[in-house]
Amino acid sequence: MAKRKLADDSPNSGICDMLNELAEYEKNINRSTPKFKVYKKAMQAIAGHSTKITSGAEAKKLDGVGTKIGEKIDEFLSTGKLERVEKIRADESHVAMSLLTKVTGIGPAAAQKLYKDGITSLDELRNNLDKLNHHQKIGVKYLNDFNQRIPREEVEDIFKLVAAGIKEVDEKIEYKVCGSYRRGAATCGDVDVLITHPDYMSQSLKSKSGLFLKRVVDNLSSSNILIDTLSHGESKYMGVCVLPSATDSPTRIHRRIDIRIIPKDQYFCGLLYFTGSDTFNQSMRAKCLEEGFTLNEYSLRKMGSTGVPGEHLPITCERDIFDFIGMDYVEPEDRKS
Ligand code: DCP
Ligand code: MG
Ligand code: MN
Repeated sequence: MAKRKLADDSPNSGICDMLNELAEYEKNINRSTPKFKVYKKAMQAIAGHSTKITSGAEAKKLDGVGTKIGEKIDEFLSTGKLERVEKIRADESHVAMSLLTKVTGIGPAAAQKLYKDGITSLDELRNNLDKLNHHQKIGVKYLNDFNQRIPREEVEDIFKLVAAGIKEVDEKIEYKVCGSYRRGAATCGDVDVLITHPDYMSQSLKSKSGLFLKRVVDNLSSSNILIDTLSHGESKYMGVCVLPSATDSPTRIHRRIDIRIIPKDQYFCGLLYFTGSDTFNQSMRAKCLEEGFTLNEYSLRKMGSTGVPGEHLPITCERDIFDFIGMDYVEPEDRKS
C-alpha cells in the first residue's frame, strides 16, 4: 500500500513526498515498474533516516539513492521545489489518476480506464458506482478512513479483540500481527494477521484451510469487529474492521484488515513473506535466485541443475531461511529494503 504518506514524522518528509510523487507518476502514467521501484526504494531509505538531509551527496550515501536522485534532492533543497514535479502536477491525467488510485482496488489499469470514461473526481466516481466492482465500491465508501494511517496502539487494540475471537473458534489456532506492525512501524496502513493451526498442514485437504479462516471471519463478523468484506478466498480474507464504540478509543475509524491462513509446515515462509516489507521480500527473493534457491510465501526450495525446483527445505523458524541462503539474519525492524 504505497498510497498514504509514509514519512509524516520524518525530518525529510519534503524529500519523501517529492519522491513519492515521482514514484506514483511512473506507476500511473508511464506504467514503469522499474522506475517506480527506484523512487520508492530511495524514498524508503530516506524515510528511515533519522536526521535532516542537507545535500544530495549526503543522501547518496544511503543504499538505494543514486546520482540522479541525488541531483533532484539538491534541486529540491536549494529551490524548495522540483521542476519535474511542477510539470507532473500540471498534468491533468496524472492528477485524476492519483486521486482514483487512492481507492483500494483501483490500480493504474482501472484508473486509466475510468479516466478514459471521463471520470476525474471523487464525486464523479460516487455517481458512477456501477462502473466499479465490489472491492472498489467498498474502497469508495471508506476512502477517507482508509487513507489515514493506524496508530500502532490502535493496531494492538484491534488485535486484542481479533485474538479473543480467534481463540473462541479454536484454542489451538496460532496467530500473529505481521506487516508494518511487526517491523515496528509507529503507524500502519492496515492490520495484517497471520494464522495457522497444527492440524492444518500443506498436505491437508484444501477445504480445511477455508474452514478455519471462514470460522474466524464468521465469528469476528458476528461480534461486529469485521464489518465489510473486500474479498474472501480459501486462504486470504481482505476486509474492514472497526473498534466497538464501547472501547475508549477516541475515534471509530474504519480500518483495513487482512487475515491469511498458512499451513503449519509452511508457517515461517508465510511469516517472512507477510512481514515484508515488499521491497525487502523482493531483494531477498533476488538473493535466493543468486544463491540457487527459490523462495515464496510457502516454501524455500533449491533449484536443480535442470532449473526445476526441488523439495521444500525443512524450515523451523525464520532464521533457517536466512541460514540456507547464506544471508545474515535481519530482525523484522530492519527489513526495510
Ligand atoms: N507483500 C509483498 N508484496 C506485495 C504485497 C504485500 O511482499 N505486493 C507482503 C509484504 C508486506 C505484507 O505482504 O509487508 C503486508 O502487505 P501490506 O500491503 O499490508 O504492507 P505493509 O504492512 O508492509 O505496509 P502498510 O503499513 O502500508 O500496510
Ligand atoms: Mg500492512
Ligand atoms: Mn495488508
